[in-house]
Amino acid sequence: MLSEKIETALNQQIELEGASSQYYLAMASWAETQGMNGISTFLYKHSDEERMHMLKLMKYVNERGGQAVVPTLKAPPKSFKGVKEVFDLVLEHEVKVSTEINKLVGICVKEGDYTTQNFLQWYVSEQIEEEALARKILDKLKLLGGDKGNLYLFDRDLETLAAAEAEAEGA
Ligand code: OFO
Repeated sequence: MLSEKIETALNQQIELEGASSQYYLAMASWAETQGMNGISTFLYKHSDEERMHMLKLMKYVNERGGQAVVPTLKAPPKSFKGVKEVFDLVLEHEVKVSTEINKLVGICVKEGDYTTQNFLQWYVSEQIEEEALARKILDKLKLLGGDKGNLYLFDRDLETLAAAEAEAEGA
């Protein structure tokens, strides 16, 4: 059984994961309108993953006798200055998510809820990967010259990256 405090904290995380999904969905849609299909494919996939993170939390809350709340979300931005801004924002957002996950783990330790602490380890590992991925993408973009560089190559690379990730998940 979840304590009220943990239930509330998990519901806040559900909201954040839902907001992440919407945020990346907005970026994906914007990239698609700019003709950057590889970047948009990558971001659509990233948005789906965040929705999966949200659902995983919702199921956990309900299974443990709490009630998952479907969040009301603020509309994300409609447009972005460029690809560099998009991935800077992705990294910034992932760092924020990691901070929140760490805080959540801290609350579980304080409350003595080791079951939830254990459940959250999956998110801790996931955040390491997601931050590393965002940094890798930004490094690549820098190498190709940022928004003024070879966006065609960058777009193609992200298409390959999204396909490789999808294959790894299917394996
Ligand atoms: Fe990338 O944020 Fe979910 O966990």
